[in-house]
Amino acid sequence: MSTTQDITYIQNQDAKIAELIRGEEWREENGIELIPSENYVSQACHEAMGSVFTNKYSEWYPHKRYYGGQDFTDPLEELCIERACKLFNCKYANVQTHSGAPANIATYFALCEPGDTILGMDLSHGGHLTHGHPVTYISKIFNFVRYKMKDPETGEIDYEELRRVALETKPKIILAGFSAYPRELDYAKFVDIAREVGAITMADMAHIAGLIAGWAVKNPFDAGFDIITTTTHKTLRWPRGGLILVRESEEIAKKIDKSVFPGLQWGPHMHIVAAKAVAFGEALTPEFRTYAAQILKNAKAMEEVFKKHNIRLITGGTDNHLLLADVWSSLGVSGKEAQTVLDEVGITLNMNSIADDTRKPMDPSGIRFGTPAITTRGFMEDDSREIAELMIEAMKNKDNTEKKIEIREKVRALAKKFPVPDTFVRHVD
Ligand code: DSN
Repeated sequence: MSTTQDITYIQNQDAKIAELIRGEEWREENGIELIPSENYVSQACHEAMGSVFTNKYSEWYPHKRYYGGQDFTDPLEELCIERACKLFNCKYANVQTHSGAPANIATYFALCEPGDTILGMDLSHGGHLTHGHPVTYISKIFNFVRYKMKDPETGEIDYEELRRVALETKPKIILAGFSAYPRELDYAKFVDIAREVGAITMADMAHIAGLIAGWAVKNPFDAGFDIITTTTHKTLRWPRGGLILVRESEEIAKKIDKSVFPGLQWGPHMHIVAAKAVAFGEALTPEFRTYAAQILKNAKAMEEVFKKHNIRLITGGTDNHLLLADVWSSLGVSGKEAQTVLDEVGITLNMNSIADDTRKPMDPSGIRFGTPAITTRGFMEDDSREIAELMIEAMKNKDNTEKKIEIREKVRALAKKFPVPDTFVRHVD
């Protein structure tokens, strides 16, 4: 089980922390994880994260560092970049960003001046806070304008409106990407509009990067996108981190490198770069493509069950790893109530606002859930259908303690049947 780590030294030195680690291991092993942005890393990845590279400062880039002692960090970062480029079919990669938000922010600063316009997807229609929500500091620096879905029942983006707003506001960047949108985007349409208005195209693929790497969904680079940013720990099943990829422009790549360091983020975390390199190696294997395809099949199986029970799904279903259900209008259960009752039975997911939600963000109408983590554990379609049935049964019985105990036992049995694996591939290269 990859959730059980050797923590002998922590146990001998700091019993309180050891106890918390064992607690989290127990939770991960015995519960069912449906948060679509979470996953399990392999033991090889854990070992890299816990390696001596954590001791090293490696500011700047390979062969032009400020500090000495870079004999092993330089080839490490070069290998990591080479694997990232191979995986996403592009020329340049910056593997140093600590997560998705710094990856996005570094990209904005690389390509825009204060006051420049960036056109991104509205948060309530599936976009992300770092796409310029008014609560963020970057929204005070750049002028973010938004596009939405034409119809939340189908999920189709309003490309005509996107084009109209782009012509009117002349954005420097047109940003595609989301954290709560279950459909494929028409990347070619984004590229056409961007070329018409002279904008750079950027895809924040944090949620679906693993599906792109595993050939299960379209790669925005194939349609001519300039930049992809992503986190590395969602469908990708890698350590927590960020990644910026550039399809072919050396000029853009140089600006991004300069923006990450020295512009925004200083010392890179080389133990995480090591873990990214290990994980990129895993994702380059045929096993990873099988995994990515199964994520989609499992999500479709869950869609089927929710539809059978007449539960409203935003966009009508899913083409990727996640689903967004309006549990308030369908079951009279708020998103927060659903999250709480599902936590009680051992199923973890998150409450989520839905398009044009009438409820408040801290207790919205929806729940968001997905299949990357259960697929890592080996769930197939029947198992996914079973967990979907248990979710619905729990929400319908939110005040019935006996029923909830019964469901929790079934969830535990499923978790026991599918232990978190140690490794996903035999070897890489
Ligand atoms: N927290 C991530 C997610 O769950 O989608 C995005 O930042």
